[in-house]
Order: sequence, then C-alpha cells, then structure tokens
Amino acid sequence: MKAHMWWWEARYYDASTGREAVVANELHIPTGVPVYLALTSADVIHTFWLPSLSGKVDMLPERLHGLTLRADRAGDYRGQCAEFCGAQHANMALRLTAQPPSDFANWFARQSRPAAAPPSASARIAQGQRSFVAARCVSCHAVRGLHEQPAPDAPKAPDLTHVGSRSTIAAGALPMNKGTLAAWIADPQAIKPGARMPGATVSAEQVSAIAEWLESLK
Ligand code: HEC
Ligand SMILES: [Cu+2]
Repeated sequence: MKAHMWWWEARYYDASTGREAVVANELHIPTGVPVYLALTSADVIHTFWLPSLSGKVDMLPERLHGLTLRADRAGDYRGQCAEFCGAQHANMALRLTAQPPSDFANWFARQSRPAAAPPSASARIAQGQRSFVAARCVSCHAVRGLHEQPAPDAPKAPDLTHVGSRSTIAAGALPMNKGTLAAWIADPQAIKPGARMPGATVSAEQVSAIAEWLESLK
C-alpha cells in the first residue's frame, strides 16, 4: 500500500497464481483472517489510519512499515491520512470494505482482469476510449488491456482499469458517476486545488465520452 499526494495506491498480489490487481483509494479484505499490509510512501510522510480497525502507522518514502489488520464484521470502514501532507491532505480519504472470503475472491478475480473492450454496440464508449488515448491520459494513467501504457518513469497516477467499480473519485472528493467523472476530467483543479492532474484540453464532447467509457470499466 503506497500513499501519494493525495491518494492511496493498493497493490494486491496472489503468490499462488501470480495474479495482481492495482486499486486506488479502496482496500478490500476478507473477513475473519489477519491481512498483512506493507505500507510506504511515494513522496512525503503520510499516516495510514482506519480508526475502527487500527492505530496510526506512518508511511515513509523508501521505508516499509508492516501492519496486520483483521475485520470480523463485514462492512465498510472509513479511513483518512492522519499526517498533514500538503494542500489536499483533507481530501485523502480511504475506504476499506471487509467482505466474506468468497465475495473477496470474486472481487479480486474481477479486479485482476484487464479492462473489458468497449461493447461493439456502443460507439460512444468506443469513442471515449480513443479520446482517452488521444488526450494523453495514458501518459500518467494505466488501463490494463490498452495498447498504450504510461512510461516507467511517468508521473504516478491511479490505475483506472476498473475505475467505474469504485464508490468515489479522487480519494473521496466526489461520488462516482458519469457527471462527476466528466467534471473531474474537465477541471480537477476546481475540485481538488493542487491535485497533480492537469485539466483535459479536449472538447466537452470528448470529455463526456471519456467519462462514459471510464464509468463502464467495472
Ligand atoms: C500528469 C499526470 C496525469 C494526467 C496527464 C492525467 N491524470 Fe488523471 N490523475 C492524476 C493524478 C495524480 C490523480 C489523483 C489525484 C488525487 O486524487 O489527488 C488523477 C486522478 C484521476 C481520476 C480519479 C481516479 C480515482 O480512482 O480516484 C480520474 C478518473 C482521472 N484522473 C482521469 C484522467 C483522464 C481522463 C485524463 C486525460 C484527460 C487524465 N486523468 C490525465 C494524474 C494525471
Ligand atoms: Cu495527509
């Protein structure tokens, strides 16, 4: 689990199958078993804090701190960065979903798949995918399954492969839907001033097609 200014990156790896998933701002864990998290930071000091499940644990660049979590009750738990880390510290929320092990396994199986190709029926969703590439969103964001991927030294940004399955945008800044996605893509600085994403320089029409495609990536 890696903290960034101002969002969370959660990487899952299943050693028995080699499958991986990368998710932003949401953690899912199976209920009733201890789950080990390795915590680090991409930039400044952040602090992992899920008040009802754990104490505060610092997340430092170039260091790993371990934390073992266990949730016996299924449900959503709210977390937050607990170390002032700059302008958008207050908009750095985290949500943990604890679910029965079989639901967790299904969730992980979906998240570890590449993004679905746009259904052939929807020209608009296909246009959204093309505009995403044309607008150079791929210079920062990975969508697994797309031909274009960020360079290894690209600025770090949330993996968007299954972005439509999340409940919020930008670490809790807005709820997830087509309208809020379009608003975020057009002008992230109006929503989260200082966020490390520039506004899109494409037409409103293209922004809305991109939002429609991203929302379909469940
Ligand atoms: C310079 C790198 C960069 C570029 C280019 C960029 N983004 Fe982002 N994007 C980010 C960062 C960093 C965040 C996280 C912001 C935060 O939450 O503080 C983000 C967040 C997002 C999110 C919210 C993801 C989530 O899970 O909360 C979406 C959706 C998104 N970007 C879409 C786009 C689209 C569409 C484009 C192209 C028009 C684009 N981005 C271009 C860096 C970038
Ligand atoms: Cu912080």
